[in-house]
Amino acid sequence: MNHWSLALGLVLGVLALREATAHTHHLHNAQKEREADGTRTPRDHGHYSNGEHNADFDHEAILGSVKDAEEYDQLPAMEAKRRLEILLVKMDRDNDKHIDRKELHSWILRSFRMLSEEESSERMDEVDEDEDGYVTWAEYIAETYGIKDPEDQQLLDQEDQVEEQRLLREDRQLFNAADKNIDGRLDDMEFLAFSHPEESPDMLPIILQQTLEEKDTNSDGLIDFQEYIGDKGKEQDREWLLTEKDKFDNDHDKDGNGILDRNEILAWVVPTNE
Ligand SMILES: [Ca+2]
Ligand SMILES: [Ca+2]
Ligand SMILES: [Ca+2]
Ligand SMILES: [Ca+2]
Repeated sequence: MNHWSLALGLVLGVLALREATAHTHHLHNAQKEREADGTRTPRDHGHYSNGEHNADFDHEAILGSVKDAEEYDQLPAMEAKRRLEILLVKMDRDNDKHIDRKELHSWILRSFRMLSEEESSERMDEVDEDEDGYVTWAEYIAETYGIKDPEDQQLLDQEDQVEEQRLLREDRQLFNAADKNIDGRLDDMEFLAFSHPEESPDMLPIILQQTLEEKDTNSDGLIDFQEYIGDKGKEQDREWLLTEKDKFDNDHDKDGNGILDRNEILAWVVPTNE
């Protein structure tokens, strides 16, 4: 396989993988970019905008850095090609001059991790107001919610702020779970777990708990199809319902018993955890 077709295969692979991992970064992320269906998507935003393919996303997925991807786009063609070849050699772990699916998959996961770290550290710079290298809860809510006085959280106690209150409550749970040494502030590693809980195994219990609080209306610790689609199911047409049912049955309900248990729920909201 020559380099050109390798590179092409790589990009196609990224696109295919993107489909497979599209859900990975949706839920429970402190990025505050909620979609209509209640999920959050920091990463695959803008991959296709208005039906047009956004190549930046692919470059980020390969390079693992928004900054590097921007720099890459400025390079002369020859230099871009040279750097891509260096990357391909790195990806080719068993050195057979061929990038197989497994190698590509682990490379992209590595890139996503690096992108999360980059995002997290940029976000930390914004939030860490006094620049002491730690994020306190007060700093976080001041920057994110505009709440200047932590004692004054009743500011959010108005009825039109139900969604904000829920986000604030979830953030507080995540903050406490991420604060490993319980000193009331997050260092850079703790902040990474807080801002990207889906990538941190220790955070999975809290993600599960929050998913159940949101979806498990009969509180049996399981999610059935009605709970899975939630209230929004009422406004949708039959075709939408069939698509969701198909996803539920074939993607999420692995043992086919018609209901999602703990492991099936986690595999759904954090697919890379499978
Ligand atoms: Ca600070
Ligand atoms: Ca801490
Ligand atoms: Ca239930
Ligand atoms: Ca099941």
